[in-house]
Amino acid sequence: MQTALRICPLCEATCGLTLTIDAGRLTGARGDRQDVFSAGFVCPKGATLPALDNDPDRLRRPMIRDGEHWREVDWPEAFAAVDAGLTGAVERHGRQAVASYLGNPNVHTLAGQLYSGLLARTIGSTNVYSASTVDQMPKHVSCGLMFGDPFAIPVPDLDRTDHLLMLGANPLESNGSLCTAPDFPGRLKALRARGGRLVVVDPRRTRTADLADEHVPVRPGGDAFLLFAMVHTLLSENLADLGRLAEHTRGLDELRALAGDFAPEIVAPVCGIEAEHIRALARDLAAAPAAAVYGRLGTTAVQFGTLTSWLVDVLNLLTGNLDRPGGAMFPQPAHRGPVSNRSRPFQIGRWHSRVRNLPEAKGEFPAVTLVDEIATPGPGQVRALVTVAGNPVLSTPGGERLAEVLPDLEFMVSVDPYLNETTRHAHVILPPAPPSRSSHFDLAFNELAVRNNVRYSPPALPLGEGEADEGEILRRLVQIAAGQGPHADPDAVDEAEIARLLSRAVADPNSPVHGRDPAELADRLHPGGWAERRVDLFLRLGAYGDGFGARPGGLSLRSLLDAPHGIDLGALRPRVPAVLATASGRVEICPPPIAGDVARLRAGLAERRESLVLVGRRHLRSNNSWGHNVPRLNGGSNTCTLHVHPQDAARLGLPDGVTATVRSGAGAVEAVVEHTDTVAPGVVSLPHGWGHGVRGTRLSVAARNPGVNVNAVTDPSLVDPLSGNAVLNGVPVSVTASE
Ligand SMILES: Nc1nc2c(c(=O)[nH]1)N[C@H]1C(S)=C(S)[C@@H](COP(=O)(O)OP(=O)(O)OC[C@H]3O[C@@H](n4cnc5c(=O)[nH]c(N)nc54)[C@H](O)[C@@H]3O)O[C@H]1N2
Ligand SMILES: Nc1nc2c(c(=O)[nH]1)N[C@H]1C(S)=C(S)[C@@H](COP(=O)(O)OP(=O)(O)OC[C@H]3O[C@@H](n4cnc5c(=O)[nH]c(N)nc54)[C@H](O)[C@@H]3O)O[C@H]1N2
Ligand code: SF4
Ligand SMILES: [Mo]
Repeated sequence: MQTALRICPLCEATCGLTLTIDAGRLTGARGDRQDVFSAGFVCPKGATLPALDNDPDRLRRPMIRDGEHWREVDWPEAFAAVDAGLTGAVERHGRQAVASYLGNPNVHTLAGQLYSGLLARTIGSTNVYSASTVDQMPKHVSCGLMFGDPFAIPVPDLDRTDHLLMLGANPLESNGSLCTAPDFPGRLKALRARGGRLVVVDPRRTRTADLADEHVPVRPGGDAFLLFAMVHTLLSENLADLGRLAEHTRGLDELRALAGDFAPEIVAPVCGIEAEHIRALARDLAAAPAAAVYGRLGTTAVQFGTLTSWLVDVLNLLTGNLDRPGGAMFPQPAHRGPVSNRSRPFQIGRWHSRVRNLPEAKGEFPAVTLVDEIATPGPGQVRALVTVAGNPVLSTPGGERLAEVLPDLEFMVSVDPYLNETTRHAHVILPPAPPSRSSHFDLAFNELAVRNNVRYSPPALPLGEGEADEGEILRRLVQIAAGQGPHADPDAVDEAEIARLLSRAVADPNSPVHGRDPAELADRLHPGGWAERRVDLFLRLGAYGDGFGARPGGLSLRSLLDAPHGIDLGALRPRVPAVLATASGRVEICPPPIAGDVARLRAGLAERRESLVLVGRRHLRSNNSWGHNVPRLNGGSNTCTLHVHPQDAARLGLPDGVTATVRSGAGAVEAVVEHTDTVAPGVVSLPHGWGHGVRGTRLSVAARNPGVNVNAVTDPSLVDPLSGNAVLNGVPVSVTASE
């Protein structure tokens, strides 16, 4: 029996695991106690990584579909079929007709991070969709507009803060998001143990809320009102103090003017929190020695997602907590330089979607409108689709209609290890080898880590017979999209990218390699495959790098190979102004597009909703739509039931265990009612990612306990206008006992 170290790819916490290996397969996974960041933490999902890796339903060979029949083929035949399908679609309809949908696991694989965006760009269509617009796009937009860079996202300095105001996040189940912190639960307990205060704003009394000093059951969708009234309080009571950031900021007067309309008394009936309580929340935040405001899915996947995300950082700024220890800080990942390298400040709405005229954000259209672009005839209609690590049929509002139109596509290829609700419509499925066979390095999550650190996992096992790694698959797709056919040398993709990055670096006066010869530097990269060369380049040019000899003792891939449990790079440090990329060079408190959206919020003050509203939830043992095929992750308390408060249940005549119909303006599903006072009265909750058991899928465990698709009820016609993000929380519904 051997062991190997592997960073867990199953959630944003990025725990270091010790895998046990027997006869060429994983047999166990436990927390790596020596890991510099996770120090032995593991959750039930990480512990089941071997079951996922060995899942008998996982596809091991590429597959081609003829009608309803799938046949396994070899890789050359599969890539030839993709080349014919994609090239044919481009020849007949142009590049615009080829859409891509990039799902969540792309940020959990090195290949996805390096190549999926490149693939979409190489296809050359504006029809780019991803899970970001059913998730965090509002945060990218608010940070892009405030700081100039959509990836400059402040994270709460969890280990040093005295006061954490958390909204719409449930890290005791999710293990954290846009805040990478292994053992998030332990870090929250430590905050309380050192005398700090935790306040959780959530319409459900979650396990995280149970841990808090205070739980504030906001009306779903009401956070923007609540936060604006807190801003109002800070400004009217002269509690705002920007500290060091005052001189790096502009727009405070505009903010003051906008906040005038959101006095606590005015917003109280809309957000369901009394005016004096709102004032107290604002005063507590201002009084804490160091405090952080942190919002997650309940603040982004809502009607006012961008406004709420913006107000979170406005509060951090006004209380002097932005960019200071114990507040909300910008991590410094090892793969990035210390100074923002954006050549142009962030912009939104540079182009619009054909059918619904929705603006792009970060080069993407809203995932909810992919179906419109496929279904609506006319010039520019989508005729072909590439999905990489995505399951939009279950994950996006309107997904059921998407399932109805996917068969109309002339060609669809999916890079995915499962034959599921989405990929069953593909003509070709290209399954990547399981996690044990790939190397791992986190680009996205190191940008969001509560402590700067860097770790690299080489593959735990060699590729099995007939397996292909995801880097190989995606690079070939890039080359096919570029018109180079299926037989080009995949390494050429990386060498071109390495040459591009090096030429940019040698021309940059801030770079440690300024003025040097790019070809000579490329020769000095770590010998090895795409992963090693690319990671080595990032590290050597990054903030802690050796600069190819310019900074002796600095990082390179070699240093990480010599430190298999990772390298700790210290607590977060202030990064303003270097992190800023706005045209003004300052933090923009009131970016015009956001200020423009405040009118919509003001109009919302007059709305009174009498109906029930639906929110989502996550379970510790769930993983969006694709964990349910592992026996230990399905069942027990992880069920697809409708949570209903006993008062509502009595009023509506819904006994515990009865089947009820949940209906919105967009659709309906039937679900089993579960009484619980963890949801506030007036709120019902269904988890997402369920709705399995569909004909033509190969998920034998999931099919036995299929659940229903909540996204048949969420409404694809609603989006947060600036970010295009879907509204998954706060959906008005009716609930009636089924016949
Ligand atoms: N109503 C409602 N809907 C939601 C949410 C909600 O809270 N409520 N949450 C939203 C959020 S936050 C997200 S991120 C989205 C997720 O939306 P998606 O990303 O579309 O869906 P996932 O369920 O994550 O599907 C991941 C797919 O990737 C495949 N996969 C797994 N590992 C790999 C790999 O290593 N390589 C490749 N190529 N494929 C892999 C899986 O088989 C699966 O098909 O769902 C969103 N949908
Ligand atoms: N176990 C597990 N872990 C996961 C995932 C998973 O599927 N399972 N998915 C991963 C992904 S892709 C993501 S994006 C993250 C998400 O990470 P989190 O955002 O921490 O996860 P959620 O459980 O969706 O928490 C959202 C909370 O918002 C609350 N909420 C709903 N509406 C509102 C509202 O209007 N206002 C407020 N204040 N709260 C509201 C919900 O009740 C819920 O408790 O989790 C990741 N980790
Ligand atoms: S918390 Fe996340 S990263 Fe850590 S073991 Fe669990 S699933 Fe893996
Ligand atoms: Mo997500």
